[in-house]
Amino acid sequence: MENSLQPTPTTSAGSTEHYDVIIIGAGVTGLYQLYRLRQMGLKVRVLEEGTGVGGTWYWNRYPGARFDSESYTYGYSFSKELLQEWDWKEHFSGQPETERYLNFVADKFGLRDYIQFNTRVLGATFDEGANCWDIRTADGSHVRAQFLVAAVGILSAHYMPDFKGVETFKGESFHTARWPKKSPDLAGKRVGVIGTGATAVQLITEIAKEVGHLTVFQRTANYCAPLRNGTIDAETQKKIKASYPEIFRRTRETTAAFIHDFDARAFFALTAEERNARFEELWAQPGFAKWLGNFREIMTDPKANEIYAEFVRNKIRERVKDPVVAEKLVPKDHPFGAKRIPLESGYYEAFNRDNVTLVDIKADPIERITAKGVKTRGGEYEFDVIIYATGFDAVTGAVTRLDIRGEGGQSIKDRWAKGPRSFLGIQTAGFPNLFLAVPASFCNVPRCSEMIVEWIGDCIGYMREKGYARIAVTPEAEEKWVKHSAELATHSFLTRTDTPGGSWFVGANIPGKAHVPLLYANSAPNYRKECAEVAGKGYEGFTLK
Ligand code: NA7
Repeated sequence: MENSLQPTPTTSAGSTEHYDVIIIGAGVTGLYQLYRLRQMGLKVRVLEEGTGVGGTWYWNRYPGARFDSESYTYGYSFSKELLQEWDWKEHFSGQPETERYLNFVADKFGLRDYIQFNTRVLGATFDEGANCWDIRTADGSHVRAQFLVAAVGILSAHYMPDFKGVETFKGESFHTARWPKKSPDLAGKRVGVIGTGATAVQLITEIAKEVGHLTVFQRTANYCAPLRNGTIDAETQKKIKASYPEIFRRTRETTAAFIHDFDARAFFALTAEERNARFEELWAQPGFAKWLGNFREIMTDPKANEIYAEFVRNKIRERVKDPVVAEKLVPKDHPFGAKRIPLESGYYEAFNRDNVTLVDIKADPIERITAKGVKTRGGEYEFDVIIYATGFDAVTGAVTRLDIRGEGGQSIKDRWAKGPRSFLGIQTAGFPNLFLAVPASFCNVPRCSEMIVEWIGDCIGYMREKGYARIAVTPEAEEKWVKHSAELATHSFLTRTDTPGGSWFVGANIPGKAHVPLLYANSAPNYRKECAEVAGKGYEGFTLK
């Protein structure tokens, strides 16, 4: 085993054990943060609400859940041994295999002994005299730690709309982000799905084949594009394993740390035929090629966007037999890329089935949930099962739902009421020794999360070496970063707050949430450079004591 570790003694509930670092969350980021800090010999504990590792890949076990990132760009890059040992079975791995992978990682590096499962963190308070955090959990216990790392993920606080009558429904109901471990039997049942985002697109495609009747409640049609998944044969597996240095070199260079990168050619310098040929070529490729490998101007210029949006609309029209249903599925109210592009494997064909009905809830809004099902203005739909695929209070939700109190007792929730404030996305002013290991940039998540984990590890190592006990970002550095982030956000439909149909990228999916860019809109290489420069200058922008 590579780098095996000795367990830290566990504590009994009720006592206050002191750690060097407490990490919240045993997802992709939290696991690597644990590994990294244990490598440095620190006393670390992960507090995890679930009963297993995986974070997103633990909670989102709904039928059809899978990567939209190429599997071999999603796995950890830090261990050559791990890269050679693990065989990805599909180009875009499904949830069960991904959960197995993260369990394999936890076992291989002996991480499980340092993770306290079934432990929901309620909040944490900074003890200014002792320069440490007091962390409270739902079972009434406290632990203390010099550093607190919130590895809580950008899509972990699930969002349940405030429909009237939810509790009155007599059948079964589930949110996709809290899918039961023993998957409910949907065979032959009358099932309603609310939502048509990336999650619903995967779910609907999968369950349409087995349910008795499926009714999909759609508020906004999405631009979905073919995933083109496939299994990885032995020959390809060998090639992938031999190419890891090249794969990770590529993901370090591209805008969003995928293997795809934008086409720098000027959109209007090409003829319509040339552009169309390129669109077709990209459409035939797997993954996000047709978005992130496309002309950059599609994400910035309304005219370029509309030309490509119409190409995608026609692709949808070609696949749906009933022209009335097709027009409902064709998005016309927002630019391509203003919402996350769901990747699909037969989504549109699901609507050609006799057992699938599409309800346009913009035209016929949901009034309430009833004992029997869903009541819209136009009628009542009866169900055995209702599935809420209604998304997440993204990026900030998992942080602000915790009662985290920093200097002077101020809460992060209050401080972020008008939107997140941070420096590098990693620390917020007034909350010393709290690291936000939340990969809140537009990035293939594990690629940026590895960078952040390493940055935090190096920072703690630096502090130990120099004898510092406390690190806090200066309000000036934070203000500068907030302004810089807001300026960058105006360049793309994805992060502009004035784009019609804005999504969770800008907090637009949650009623009452501040409508601001939540993802740092710089390229991943620039972001990496900015973080490295701050560290290289002795953590410029931070006060160390
Ligand atoms: P999304 O992309 O936020 O989608 C949520 C869906 O739920 C979307 O279709 C919403 O419609 C719909 N929704 C939300 N609230 C309501 C109400 N009140 N009534 C009807 N419909 C509603 O979440 P996902 O889980 O699909 O995907 C999130 C990310 O996970 C995804 O981007 C990937 O990165 C992985 P709307 O579009 O707002 O009209």
